[in-house]
Order: sequence, then C-alpha cells, then structure tokens
Amino acid sequence: MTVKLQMLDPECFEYHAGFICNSEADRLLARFREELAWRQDRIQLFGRQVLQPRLVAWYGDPEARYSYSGLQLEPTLWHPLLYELKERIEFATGRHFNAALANAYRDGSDSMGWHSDDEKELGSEPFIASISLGQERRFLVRKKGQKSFAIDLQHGSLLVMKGPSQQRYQHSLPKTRRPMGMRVNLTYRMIRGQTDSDQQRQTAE
Ligand SMILES: O=C(O)CCC(=O)C(=O)O
Repeated sequence: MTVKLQMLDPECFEYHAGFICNSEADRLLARFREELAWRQDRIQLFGRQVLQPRLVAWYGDPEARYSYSGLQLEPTLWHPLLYELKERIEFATGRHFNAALANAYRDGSDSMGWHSDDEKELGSEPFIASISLGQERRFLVRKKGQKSFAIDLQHGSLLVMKGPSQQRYQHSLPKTRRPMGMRVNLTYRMIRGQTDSDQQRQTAE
C-alpha cells in the first residue's frame, strides 16, 4: 500500500518529490555510484557474522565518527559533489550537517532492516535529510509495535525525518523479488561530539 502523503506525521516527516530535477539526478547517480568509496561490511546478526545486504560509504568532517550495528565508521573527507549537495540541502532546510551515510542497493535483494536512527551521536531529535537517486524503492515506516505504511521514494526526492521521528517510528527498506536497478541513498546527518559527562561515564564503565 502506498501512503497518501497527508498520512505522514508532519511533526516527524516531510517528503519533497523532485527536490533534484531528473537530468541532474541522473548525473549525480552516475558519479556517486562510480566515485564514492563503497564497501560491504560484516555485521553481527543473531550471534552470526553476516555481510550487510548493501554497500555503504561514510563521509564527513574529521570529528564525525559514527557507530551502528557494531561498526565504527571513520569519515572519509567530503567528496566535492556530496559537499555541494550538502550545502544545497542546508540552504533549503536551514539545518546544518557534518556527515553523510551513503547506501547503495545494487538490486532487489539489497535491503535495510527495521531500525530507528537513535544512536547517541545523533542526539535525541536528529534532523536527517535523505536523498534518493536511481531505482524507486519502497520505504516502510511503522510506529513502534503498529502496522507499517509505505512511501515510494522517487529519483531525486528528499525525505526529511525530524523531531521525535526516531523515538516514535522505525523504518526499513525491504527486499523485493521484482527486478530492480541500482538505487543510491544519501542521508545527511549531524553528529554531535561526546560531552564531558559522556566521556566520564564511559571511563567509569
Ligand atoms: O535507503 C533508505 O532510504 C533508508 C536509509 C536508512 O534507513 C538509514 O540510512 O538509516
């Protein structure tokens, strides 16, 4: 079921189709798929080491270290086009970002499981700007413990997750048996440095 966009909780989500026009989105997709430092990491899942079902790349300012699913990501310095796009999203949203997680879904068997972006480095109400390039894929959202709804993320679109979205909702990008081409997703984020009290707590643990 595709969501009627007015169903989206406006405190938590905004969807902007055509944030990037088609011809430019085509050009960006071609550059990013060739030029980003893609890697496929192994993660721990139910006690087993498995390959993540997608490629990832982590870019940002030198202090923007991020850990999720047991991985510690050290940022690669900004690719100029990724930085240019960051400035454009900052201008449009009035928010600042110091890092971007890029995901590449090579075909319908690549996916992202249910999760919230609730790592402590993101703060309690992260503002995440997510650009989709290439193959349209179905993005599922559910309020924790409730039925999910779907948004079809179009080439060149911008999805914003903000406010209490990561406390109230989980999201995923499921596998599909339908033939699918490559999709590149760029999620711009603000990584907050550790506070002195975080560091003291960790030292004490
Ligand atoms: O590919 C997508 O749109 C989902 C990305 C995502 O859930 C994430 O990076 O946390």
